[in-house]
Amino acid sequence: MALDKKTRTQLLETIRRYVRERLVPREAEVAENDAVPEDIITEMREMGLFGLSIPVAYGGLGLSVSDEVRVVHELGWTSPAFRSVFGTNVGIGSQGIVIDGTDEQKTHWLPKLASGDIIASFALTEPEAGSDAGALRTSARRDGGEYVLNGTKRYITNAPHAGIFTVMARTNPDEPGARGVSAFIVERKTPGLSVGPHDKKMGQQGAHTADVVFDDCRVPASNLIGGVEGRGFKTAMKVLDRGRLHMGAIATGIAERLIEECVQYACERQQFGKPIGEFQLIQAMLADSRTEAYAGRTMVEDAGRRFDAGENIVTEAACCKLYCTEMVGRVADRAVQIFGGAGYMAEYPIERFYRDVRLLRIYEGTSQIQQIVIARNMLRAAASS
Ligand code: COS
Repeated sequence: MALDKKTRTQLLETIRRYVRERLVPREAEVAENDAVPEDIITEMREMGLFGLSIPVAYGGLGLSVSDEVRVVHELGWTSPAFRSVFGTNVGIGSQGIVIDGTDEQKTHWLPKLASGDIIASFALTEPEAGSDAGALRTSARRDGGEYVLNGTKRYITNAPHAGIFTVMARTNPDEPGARGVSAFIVERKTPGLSVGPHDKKMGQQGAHTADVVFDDCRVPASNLIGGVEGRGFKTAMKVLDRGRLHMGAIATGIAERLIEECVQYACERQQFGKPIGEFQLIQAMLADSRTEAYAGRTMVEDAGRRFDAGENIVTEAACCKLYCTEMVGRVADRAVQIFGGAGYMAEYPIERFYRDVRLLRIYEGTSQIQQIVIARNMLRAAASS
């Protein structure tokens, strides 16, 4: 549902204020403790952030993709660990059910995800299947009214906090590729499911990932997403298309934050008797960052509008993910350069963002996977014209 202009402005202003007044002051604490404080999580629930993308009929805010990317852009202005608290409920954890779930699955799970009562994780990646997601090995063997899952999922965001997992597993052992894969909703408490200790990472402290292991884990057949076998890979790809726009919006939000930090520093920091912002080599870096952030934001908003208009945006989503996440990497690198020695020190937020944004070029499909998706679609379009 697209918001009217007034409601959208109010929502964006509320979020902008919340980010600046409540989240930014607690960034260092989150990084230090490797945890988002409970009072913040409660506030996020109360604000409805867990249900941004879940339809109103199931208790969410039901934002259109155009509105979602604007909201996410605002949320990008602070440590990505904050977004991660509800990010999987808004994105990859819930969207499989929203897009392809049966009515019963939607009615049962979406209100709990929208309220933040439970966290949903997306379990696709495996030790031997990262970029080549269609080669996943986790198996789901039908046994009467159940499926028996066996296998290991790796680097699963929010796994330590998840109440349910959207799990991609192979139901057809004779089909080694994407067509043999189905998607399931698996409850955390199911016997045979265990979650490993949370991984130690380069950045994004406060956002947690872990292995999820299935050992003869019995799942009711009614938890097969959409009730049809063999559609799980496509469900995952559709979820990731939307997720890639969301990632692009996060990247542009972080870029804006870094640019603001840089401008402020360039005005205050004096060298050779004047603020460093008066030097043209610093100005060039500021101008390049502003130009690229503007380009990124514009493309994400354009792709969001096209999505809402029902266009196929597979290529555009990949373009947004590729450009915006690479772009914020360059912006963060320039920020370290503008800050100089201070950019390398933990006392300032720049080095933390520099580490945090490195992940954006990897998860939800590496830059190289986005390039493959874009080029393949270009060549297919040419061949069919
Ligand atoms: N939407 C709907 N269907 C899609 C799709 C999309 N975006 N992308 C692919 N499909 C369909 C294809 O049309 C094909 O269907 P048919 O079998 O009916 O022809 C099927 O899915 C298989 O597609 P394809 O042949 O392109 O699969 P590949 O194994 O070649 O893999 C890539 C495609 C590399 C693009 C995919 O594996 C991928 O995105 N990998 C990255 C995974 C990822 O992002 N991991 C991050 C982990 S989640 S944080």
